[in-house]
Amino acid sequence: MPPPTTEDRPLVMGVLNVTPDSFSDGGQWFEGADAVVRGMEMVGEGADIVDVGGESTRPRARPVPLDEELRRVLPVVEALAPHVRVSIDTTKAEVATAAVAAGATLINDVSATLWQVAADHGVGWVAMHRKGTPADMQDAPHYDDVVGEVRAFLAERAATAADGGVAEVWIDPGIGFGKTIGHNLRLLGSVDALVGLGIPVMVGTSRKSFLGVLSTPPGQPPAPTGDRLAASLATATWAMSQGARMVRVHDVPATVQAATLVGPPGGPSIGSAANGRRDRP
Ligand code: HH2
Repeated sequence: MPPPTTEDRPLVMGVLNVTPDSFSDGGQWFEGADAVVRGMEMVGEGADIVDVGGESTRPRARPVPLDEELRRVLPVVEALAPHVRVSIDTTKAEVATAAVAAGATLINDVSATLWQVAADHGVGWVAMHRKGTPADMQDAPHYDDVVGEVRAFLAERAATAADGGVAEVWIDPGIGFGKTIGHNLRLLGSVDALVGLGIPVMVGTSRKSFLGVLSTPPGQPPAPTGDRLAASLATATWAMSQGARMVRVHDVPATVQAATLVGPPGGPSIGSAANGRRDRP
């Protein structure tokens, strides 16, 4: 399946976690059949890509053994791939390879290490920045210059993959992966610095914990994951308006609407959805 075009609007990647413990949708579609139903629902809602994951990356998540991760994701990838572009969210080369054989055409790699698998199989690759691993990444993360460090890391990864023969490379600043709230905000404020590298940028803020904190007044408990739609949409729309060409989200219909309003990357931006309709009262 050829990559979807990004001519009309930024792409919307729908999150499908086949896990018992993901921070937002963990356990909701842990059974493969439920996951396929949810994936098809997102297709109906306008998702361009469905991102299937079998291992949570949230802080302190328990690692999943290889055979268990394969058991979780492969039937789901196989069932969805005839209907939509499927990405596999994994850090294991074996899982990426098996998922590609089952029909996935994009490797969403939060470890930014699996470019060789993408090169070997002629599929796309997302390189995400993270500091540390789920076990330790939120233990006082520190950067001298978070934007500069993330940008340099992603530029190097992308160049290595491109030199190694990966034709489709995406870069992602890894919001929430070894970052404080301040780091996340600085990275979001500098999406254009990543876009300036000339490599397609994707951003995932959907329902993340910093949005729970920032959605309520200081001193109040964070908003629960189900109450983070407005903040998720605001940050996704911000990233798209700064040139991100894909956002990874749980709430597909609202984000597709927002992406349609943002319009083509580098194009007329907000308002392009009005093309042909500007004179209507
Ligand atoms: N975030 C998560 C997982 N995978 N991949 C990319 N490229 N970018 C992200 O920001 C990103 C990602 C975390 O979200 P989620 O999958 O909903 O939760 P969990 O890791 O707990 O399964």
